[in-house]
Amino acid sequence: MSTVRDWIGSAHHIAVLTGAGMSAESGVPTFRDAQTGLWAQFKPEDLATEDAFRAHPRRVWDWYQFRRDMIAQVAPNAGHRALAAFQQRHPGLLTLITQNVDGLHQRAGSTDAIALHGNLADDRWLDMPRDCCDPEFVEAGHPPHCPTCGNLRRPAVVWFGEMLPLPALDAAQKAANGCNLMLVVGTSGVVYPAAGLAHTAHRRGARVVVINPEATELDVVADLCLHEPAAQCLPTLLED
Ligand code: BJW
Repeated sequence: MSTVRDWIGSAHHIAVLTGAGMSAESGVPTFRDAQTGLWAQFKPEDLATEDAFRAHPRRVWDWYQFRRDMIAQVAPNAGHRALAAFQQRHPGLLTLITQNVDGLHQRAGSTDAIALHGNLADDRWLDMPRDCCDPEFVEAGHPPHCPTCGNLRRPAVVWFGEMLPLPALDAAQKAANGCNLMLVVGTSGVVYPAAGLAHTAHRRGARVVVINPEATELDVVADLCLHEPAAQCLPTLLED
């Protein structure tokens, strides 16, 4: 811990890549946790695709609605708050890149978090919108849709097989290339291109620190692994 604090103290640019474990202590289940109740029979990987949405729009919409309702009831944890406070104390020193769609970094006060996989709070059209498709006038439903042509609203998140938003990916790659320290927090490191950012930082000579109670796919590029929960570890690591 003290070694990493020294690295933070002397870093000229820090990139932080977060994943679902960042929000675990807020009460948000991680992506690869077993699903509970109604959703136990489905694997998240089988719901978070365009094919799944086209085949079962109601099921996938309702899964997202369930998650939206759950996230509305939780709050950012001490780890989210420590990152936001550090950014405010040291403007420009830390770039926050998140795979999370829960908006908790933003709610903690991180104003410029790079959201690689979109945001659960937003919707967009499934198919290219026509003149009749007006988000102000959707017909309620599971999912809501255009009353004229039937185009469906879908969550504005990045599903498997979809491109990440290019401005976000560009900004994240720039941070990975330019940092000399990367903290990789609460991600299994199995999903690309996000996980590739840690490889990039490592290749470019940056120190990489993995913060995760479990082993991850990214431990191979880590200079140090802190096997601790994020909300416990980050406040100590980031205090002045
Ligand atoms: C704690 C903790 C505590 C618990 N504290 N830690 C290269 C190689 C192989 C495959 C590919 C590749 N490049 C691309 C692919 C394909 C694919 C992919 O990566 N597949 C892999 C699964 C093999 N990637 C894609 O499809 C991406 N798109 C793409 O590449 O497009 C290319 C393209 C080109 C041209 C045309 C079109 C396309 C898109 C990926 C999108 C991922 N989307 C999701 C869903 C978002 C919406 C939603 O939430 O529903 O994003 S999938 C899901 O995984 C979600 C997450 O952001 C992402 C990462 O998961 P994460 O955050 O790591 O969570 P978990 O659950 O896996 O891990 C949690 C961790 O927390 C664990 O390690 C715990 O131990 C830990 N933990 N408590 C700290 N308290």
